Amino acid sequence: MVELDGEKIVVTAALPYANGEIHLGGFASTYLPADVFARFCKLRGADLVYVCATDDFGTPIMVEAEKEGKSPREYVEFWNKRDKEDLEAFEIRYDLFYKTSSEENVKFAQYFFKRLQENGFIYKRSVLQPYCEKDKKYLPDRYVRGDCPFCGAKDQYSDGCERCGRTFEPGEVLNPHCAICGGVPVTRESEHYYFRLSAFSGKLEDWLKGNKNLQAEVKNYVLKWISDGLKDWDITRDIPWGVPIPVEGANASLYLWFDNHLCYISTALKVLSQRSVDGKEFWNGAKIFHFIGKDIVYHHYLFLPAMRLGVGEYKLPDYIPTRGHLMLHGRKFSKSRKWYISLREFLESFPPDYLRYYLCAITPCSQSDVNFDWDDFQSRINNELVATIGNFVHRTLTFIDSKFGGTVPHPAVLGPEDKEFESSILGAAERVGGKLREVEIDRALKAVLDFAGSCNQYFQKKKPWADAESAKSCLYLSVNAVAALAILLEPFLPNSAEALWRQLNLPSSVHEARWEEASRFVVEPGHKIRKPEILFRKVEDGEIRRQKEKLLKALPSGET
Ligand code: B3M
Ligand code: ZN
Repeated sequence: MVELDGEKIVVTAALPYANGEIHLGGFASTYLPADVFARFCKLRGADLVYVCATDDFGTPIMVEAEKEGKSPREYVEFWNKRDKEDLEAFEIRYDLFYKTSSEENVKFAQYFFKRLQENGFIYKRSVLQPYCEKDKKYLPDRYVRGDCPFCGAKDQYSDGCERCGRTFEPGEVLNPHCAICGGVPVTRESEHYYFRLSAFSGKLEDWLKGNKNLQAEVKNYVLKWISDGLKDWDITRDIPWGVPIPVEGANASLYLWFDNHLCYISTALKVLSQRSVDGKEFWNGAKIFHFIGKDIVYHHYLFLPAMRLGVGEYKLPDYIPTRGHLMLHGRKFSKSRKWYISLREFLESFPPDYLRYYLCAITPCSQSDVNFDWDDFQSRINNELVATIGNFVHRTLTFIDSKFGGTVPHPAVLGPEDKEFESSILGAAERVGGKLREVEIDRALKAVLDFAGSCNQYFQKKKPWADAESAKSCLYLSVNAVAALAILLEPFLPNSAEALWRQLNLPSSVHEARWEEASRFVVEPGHKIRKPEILFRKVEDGEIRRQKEKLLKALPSGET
């Protein structure tokens, strides 16, 4: 496998809104795949910048902060800290987990605005906006509530209905009223800035068609949007909580979708300046990966590249790995209806690696939706993680411990089965790495599992308990297969891989290992391992029953 020695890579994960817990769906579609991939790049020796941030601005956040009697800044600080903790509990650690409201990002977004304006891609237009005369405020987006024009649900935000799930334009909501005072808004004129997205149709089309790394299924419908005609984009919001529009006399803010994706760049630049590296040069010489969920395709395949094209200083993404929604037992997650599992709740019952394992295993490299199912979770953990991977590791290490006093034996002459096993270990890093390079995380994990399965078969066939002489080669090869598994599992299960590395008594940490060492027989004859311990425990029926009972309580009566 070609190593990445020093190759520059930027990995970003879509920014969570700073107004609530990180959703398990976002975890599955975005944070986890990005983390697996970033870890893999690091093991392969890449010069990696790995960043994320909270998405701090906008009306929903202002509305929520107001409800809690906090300033927007206090409010987002809370969620920024909380999100970071939740992600870290699952071993997701960025070079920097920053925020769109950072001084750096505000300045960077203003710089982009000015450059786009100079280049003729921003113009002014007067628009009609709902305005509350009592509160003396324009009422953008979520400041207006009303009844859903489709299903009639009462008291919905003006941009979409939580009951029927449809989205609509602010003007379409029925019986509109001000979310703050309940009064009826009037309509007023306001000067807004528009980004000339339509001017980029041709260039976006060329970029999409020319970039072979983008998922074809996504590309096709984005191309369809382009051929249907792109509309210019209102980038002004009449609220104080946002990036101030850098124009004399303007007292409105930039729309949060103008500045949030720029935070990928501004945060990477900050990390790089801390490393004393020229950030722009690095960015433009790097491979750029933006991990997202499929609900923000429009923004990442159109707004983001168009803005970069309009400024012409920072290169466009090479990959935008885009994954589907996560369902829970076939239904949409809903916090309000308690059809929901939070990251914290999960940790009360299971180790973080169990969630990482399960979600990596079921989430394909496509936008297909994925189903979280407690029975499936149990069977995957028990049959794959415990009975296949854990079993091989444990029988190898306990055998060395009990029959060889913990010392790795010198191999005897290798027979044909040993040789076949040896070459399977030699090829493992490439078999798994080939998939990871393409961000095919579920397939890569399957390749690890298949490898562990073949290790078990080898061990079973060799029956080291029956023949002391051939046991030596068998255990020497097997313990090296265990070391290989530790490295191959690191991106997926960082805690378990490290625990395994310690049991093997290998130096430093598995996080510092090199991917290619998985195929290098790093455990030498005569090496002493530590006392083996069970790595993965089974998930019991009772635990699954309890989880399902919790969910059943949330179902409307009569449904199962
Ligand atoms: N905060 C939307 C979302 O969480 C938005 C992503 C921003 S990525 C630049 O789905
Ligand atoms: Zn009002």
